[in-house]
Amino acid sequence: IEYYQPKYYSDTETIVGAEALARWKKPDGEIITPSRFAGLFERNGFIRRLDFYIFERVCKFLADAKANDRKVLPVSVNFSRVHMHDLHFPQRLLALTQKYGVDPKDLEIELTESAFFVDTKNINKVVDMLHGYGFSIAIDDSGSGFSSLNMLKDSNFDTLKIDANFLDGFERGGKVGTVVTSVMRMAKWLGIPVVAEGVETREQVDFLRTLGCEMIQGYYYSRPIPREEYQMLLDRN
Ligand code: G
Ligand code: MN
Repeated sequence: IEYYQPKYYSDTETIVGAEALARWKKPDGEIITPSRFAGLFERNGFIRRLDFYIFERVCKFLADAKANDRKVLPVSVNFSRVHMHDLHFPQRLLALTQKYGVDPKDLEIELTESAFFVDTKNINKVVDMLHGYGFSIAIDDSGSGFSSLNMLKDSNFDTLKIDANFLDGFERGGKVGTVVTSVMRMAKWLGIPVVAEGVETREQVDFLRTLGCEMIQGYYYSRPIPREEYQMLLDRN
């Protein structure tokens, strides 16, 4: 099943949309996060089916919202780098949106930064095709690897996601915020909005705001929540 973690604008503190996150519900009701199964699923190839399964559930969620005259906010879905070798991947996503009658503009595809090291030529082709169909692209985990400005400037993506874990134990003016600060500066040069993930404290929110970080996602605002809960949150706003 999929959980939804809302993202907020840092200035207005209103909801931008959400990221869909895979959760495994065991028969006894226990909920398991991907850290426990992602490695295995990547090795045995099941990750492909999991990514598509989550994407399809999100399409259904958006279609239901539309059918009930609810406001539709974009949802981002994570895709493993294994899809980047498949030139039919964009077409398959498009087919799913058509099956549910949803607009690709309401879907954002999250690719991890490390995917861009696998096969840059192929991945840029896939990214361009996705854009052609109207999807937007986010680069996940930026700064965690070794984001080269060059690599990022040669690819067309719409959002940069950085992990605020870089801020762990940060003090204003200290060294810890440096990575985040430089990734933010790089994003400004490229004219690309940034989402900070893993934001847990008010201090982090304030610091990110002073850096001009547009969007914030993390436990400070909300943990990943079941779809019904996310829908209720949207209805209240
Ligand atoms: O790789 P990606 O950035 O898509 O992973 C997001 C993961 O981070 C999810 O599994 C989610 O549960 C977790 N997460 C989301 N917000 C926070 C947070 O504020 N703190 C921590 N430690 N983890 C978070
Ligand atoms: Mn992600």
